[in-house]
Amino acid sequence: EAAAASGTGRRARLRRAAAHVLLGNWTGTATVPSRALYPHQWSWDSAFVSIGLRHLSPRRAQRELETLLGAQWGDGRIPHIVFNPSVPLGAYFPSPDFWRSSGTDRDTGAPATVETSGIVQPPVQALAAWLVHLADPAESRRRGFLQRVYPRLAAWHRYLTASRDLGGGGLAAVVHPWEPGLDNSPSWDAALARVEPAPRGSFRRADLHHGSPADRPTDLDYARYVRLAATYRDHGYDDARTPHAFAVEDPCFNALLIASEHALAAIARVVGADEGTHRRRAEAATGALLDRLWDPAAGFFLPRDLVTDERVPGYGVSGLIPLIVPGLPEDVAAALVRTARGPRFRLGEVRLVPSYDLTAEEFDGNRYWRGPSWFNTAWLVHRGLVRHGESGAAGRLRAQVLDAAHRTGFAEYLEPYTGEGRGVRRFSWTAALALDLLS
Ligand code: 9YW
Repeated sequence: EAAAASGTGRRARLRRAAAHVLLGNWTGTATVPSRALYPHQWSWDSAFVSIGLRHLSPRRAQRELETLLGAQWGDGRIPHIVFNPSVPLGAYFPSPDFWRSSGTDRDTGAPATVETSGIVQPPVQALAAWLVHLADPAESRRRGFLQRVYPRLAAWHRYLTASRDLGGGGLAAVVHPWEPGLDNSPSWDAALARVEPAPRGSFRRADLHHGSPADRPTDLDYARYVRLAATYRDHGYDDARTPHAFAVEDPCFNALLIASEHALAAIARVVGADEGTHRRRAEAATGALLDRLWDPAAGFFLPRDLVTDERVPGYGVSGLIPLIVPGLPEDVAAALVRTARGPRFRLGEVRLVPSYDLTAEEFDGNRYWRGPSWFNTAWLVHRGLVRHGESGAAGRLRAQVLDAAHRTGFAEYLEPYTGEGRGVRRFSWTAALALDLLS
């Protein structure tokens, strides 16, 4: 009884601490990922944040998503960053003067009154909107939440399935390593190596003021990120016109698109729109995911490089995320769970699930997406394990997330073997997703 009581006390303390982080990172209309490192609104961060925030204030969680959707472009894209005009330009690179979203005339319909980036991030938003609705359906109905967000979310998915199907095979491509949200993953090394770096000295990184260079992407990575973004910008962010030096179909990005398409079907049913269209799209994309990204010999989902039209070898955490896809064949799910438990990810043994194959030469337990454990991917893997009835493994992962969040003061990421926090602390999605798993 005493142990149970202290468990309850610990949970209450963790809940209070997580709420404190989210309240501290709230700007009045949205949540910043980190006051220090990322002082604007990020797209998939906001989606994850709203999933936690719904347990504190369903209304604020709705607001979070509405603010993001308010910056949507006319062509349907949801930008990866919505800039806060009161933050000095030098606080984050690349700043609005680099992206120039509002200033130029173009057909993409970038908003005139708010500055944004021109690239996107993984489509978690419809899934988040549905989960936010479920937290308090009465409040959601009262505010007409789903009614208002449905057309925007549907336009977002139309953009991804039409303008971003660069391979023509029914999946959405990412055109910059920032788009899958896994910036410097070894999975992008070969594709990125073909990109001519921007000249040294043509940009100034702001991220190094807040983190150790050993934990961050390198200068050479950044020089290539800058080149890709500038090329896209200089072609008016037009997907058909831009010569894409980097174009990849990523398993995590597409798994989230499918899960979100199912969520959109559920939303459509509530608002009286056509549910069937969304279900059919989700099923077609699931078929394409299996055809194009499943590698039976590897027992894993691999990204497809559209420049070479070949699958990218290697085991990144992105390849585990299709576990969240409804209707995934059971033998495929079983193979993924085996790989997660095996020496490459050591699920349940190391602290959270690492972002890259522990046995690979490229693995680096400190450097951002080249090995460290992240809370958003752990939350997604947890969701996938629950879906496939792996309740033991899911329970252990949940306990690890809560323990690590608490111990590190809501770190951005962890060294997978020691569990030491890396990057910034008081990171929003760490707090939000811990809160979700507590509830
Ligand atoms: C960047 C905000 C973002 C995350 C990404 C992460 C990093 C770098 O930070 O991106 O400058 O956008 O890789 O997943 O959304 O937390």
